[in-house]
Order: sequence, then C-alpha cells, then structure tokens
Amino acid sequence: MTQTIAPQLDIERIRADFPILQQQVNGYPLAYLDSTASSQKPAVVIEAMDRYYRRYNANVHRGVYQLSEQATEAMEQARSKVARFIGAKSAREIIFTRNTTESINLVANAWGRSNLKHGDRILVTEMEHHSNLVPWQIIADATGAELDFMPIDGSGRLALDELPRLLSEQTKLVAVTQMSNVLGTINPVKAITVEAKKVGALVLVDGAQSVPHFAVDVRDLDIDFLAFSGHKMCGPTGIGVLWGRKEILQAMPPFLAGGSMIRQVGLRRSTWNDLPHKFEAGTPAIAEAIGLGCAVDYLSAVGMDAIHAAEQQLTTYALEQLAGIDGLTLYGPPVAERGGVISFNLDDVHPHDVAAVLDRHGVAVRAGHHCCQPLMEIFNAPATARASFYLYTTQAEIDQLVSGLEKCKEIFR
Ligand code: 7TS
Repeated sequence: MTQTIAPQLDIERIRADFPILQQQVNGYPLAYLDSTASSQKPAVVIEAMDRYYRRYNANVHRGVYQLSEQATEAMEQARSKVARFIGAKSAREIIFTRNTTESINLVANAWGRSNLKHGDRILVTEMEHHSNLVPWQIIADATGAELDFMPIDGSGRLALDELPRLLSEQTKLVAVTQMSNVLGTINPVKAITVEAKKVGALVLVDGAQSVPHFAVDVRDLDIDFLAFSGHKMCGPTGIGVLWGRKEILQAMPPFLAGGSMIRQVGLRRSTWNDLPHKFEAGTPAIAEAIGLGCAVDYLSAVGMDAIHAAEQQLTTYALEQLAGIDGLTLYGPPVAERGGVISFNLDDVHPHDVAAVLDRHGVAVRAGHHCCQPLMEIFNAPATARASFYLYTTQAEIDQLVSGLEKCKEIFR
C-alpha cells in the first residue's frame, strides 16, 4: 500500500508517473531511498528524449534544415525553462554543463584563474561535497590563494557566528552548499551572502541537493553562481547547469575550447561567442537538455513548495521511527533545519553490511563517505548508511526501511 502522510501530494498519481518504481526487488516492493545520489525519472522525461531521437535528431545551432531548427528550438526552450525555474534574469545566464561537478570546475578554472592571486582567500565549509572542495584546492595551489573553512557544530549546522572572523577584504569567493548531501542540513545562504557582500566576495552556491527539492531563486538569494545537476531533479544524467550573473560570465575567459564557443578563429588568435555559447564548447547534450526542460515542467506542475512540505513531513516521520531503534546513531540537525536526507549508523555494523541487508528487503540506500571525507572525519565515522527521500517516497517505504533495520539487528546481534 502506498499511503502518504503528505496531503499536498497525490502520491499514487506521482508514483504512477515513474515506471521504475513499479517493480519488486528480492521479492519486496522496491523502496528507492537513494534520490540524493540520483533521482528516478518520470515517463514524460524518458518520452521527451525518445521523441527527439525518433523524430528530430540533429545537431543544434548550425543546420538551416528543419530537423536542426527543431532540435535547436527544443534545446533553447529547455534553457528558458531552467532560467524561469531558478529566477534567472535571462536564459543567456544558463550554461549547460555535464553536472554540478563540471559547473563548479568551470567557475574554478575560468573565473578562478583570472581573478585569484597570491594572498586571496576562498571560504568554503566543512560539509562540502568533494566537488565543491577539490576544485578550489587545485585553483588555490595554482594561483597562490588560500582556503578558509566555515566550521560546523555537533549537530551539523554551520557556525555562523564565525563568519565575521573568517571573512576579510582578501576573501574573493564564498563557496557553500545549500543543502548537505550527508546531514540534510539546509544552510542559510541568504544570510551568508549578506555577510559575503560586505567584504565584496562573490558567492557560489552548490545547489545539487537544493534545486531538486525546494524553490531556489537566484535573485532573491542575491548570489553570483549556482551549480546543479539534471539527474538529481527527475532529469537525465549527462546534463547539469551553471547559472552565473551575466556581467561576471561575460568578463570570464572560456573554460573548454573548440567548436561553438568561438566567434572568429584565426590560426593564431580567436574571439569568443556570446553567452551562453562561450562556455558550451562542442556538441552539447541535446536530448539531455530537452529531458531536463521536461523535468523542470514536471516538478513545476507538482509544485516545489508542496514537494518540500511533503519531504519535511516524511523526514519528521522517519526521524521518529528511526529514533525508536536501539543502537542507531542519527546524524544531522532537527527537522526544521534539514531536508529529506538521513545518515545513520547501526551499532558497530559496517554501513555497507547494513545496506546489503536492506537491499535483501528491497530497500535501496547508499553507504560510504558520500564524497564528503572531511565531514566524515569530523563526525569520527569513516562511513554512514544514508536514506533519502523525494516526491515519490511513501511512508510505507520508511516502514520498510525500519523493518529492514530490525532484521539487520537480528542478523548481527
Ligand atoms: N554537490 C552535492 C551537494 C552533491 O550531493 C553532489 C552529488 C554533487 C555536488 C556532485 O554532483 P554530480 O552530479 O556532479 O555528481 N552527491 C552524491 C551523493 O550524495 N551520492 O552520490 C552523489
């Protein structure tokens, strides 16, 4: 039975949109609790991509023939949809990349190499995914800039009172995740941005976990860059987004070079195309962009506020149920400050064993360091198991998780 505690969402109807959810795993209904790693895709997204390949597959921005014009129009419509979805001023500010990781690497290389110098500082947090940490380490090494770290407290909240001490005239960029993929913590990006602007620093937000789960408006947040991935928001893999303020993107040199990103090429020198093409070298992920546009339509029709509210209710329920399991350690802040991601450990059972037993009960969770090794070190846990929720998650799936964990305790007692 797929009952829900979230009256905002017609969960039966939503689940019917996701073909993959209608299956059994190891004799149990699939309880897919790993949307933080990658979300499932509604049929409309799969069909939109299928339609492109069957009916109007052609390269974009070059052919004057009908198929190419159709493909170009579909891809540019997708760009406009994404722009509206995050409140961007213009679709030209939407750069299609492969994923969040590539979006952040684009900024680190194109903006970082031309704006950072010896003595400059980049402020990140201790809870960043490796993709919002390692690119800054590399760019700091290359430019002589240095990294500072916003610490977190025992329940996984950023220590905001440390901000004034950490920010100075030397701080050129603050790079922060809007929601932790391990702790679920939702960070107060707006308040951080207010402080960053006082010292003239730019703000890059890792929206990999926020954009899929609640309404994010780049103008309301007053940030400078936003990075996110299509595959975590009901879209396909292979497509991600970098949003940046137009003036900043215009002043940045290109990242990748080759076809499409040029205006004029000579044997020794070239000039660059307008935004967004300056940052989209080579043939783009056309079907994937179209799929992402369709995913944005899908999420908008359901409603981002309703999705967020439903996830909060599920998380409240899950935290209550999990708290009743003896020997279970839960990580992260109270529900009011978090999204639908719950990391845990069960006694001294290795999280990979926990995940393997859960899999036998049809429950898919991730175990490991979740690409956040510095964060795991702070919590003194080399790994955790992690359950995460999305718009198609039901209360019954959380019950299935809880009974799987009880089984796990029996096995490892
Ligand atoms: N930033 C955050 C906060 C993330 O959660 C992830 C992926 C990324 C960046 C990178 O996204 P990508 O699409 O470029 O790979 N997080 C996870 C995860 O928690 N489990 O698998 C991927």
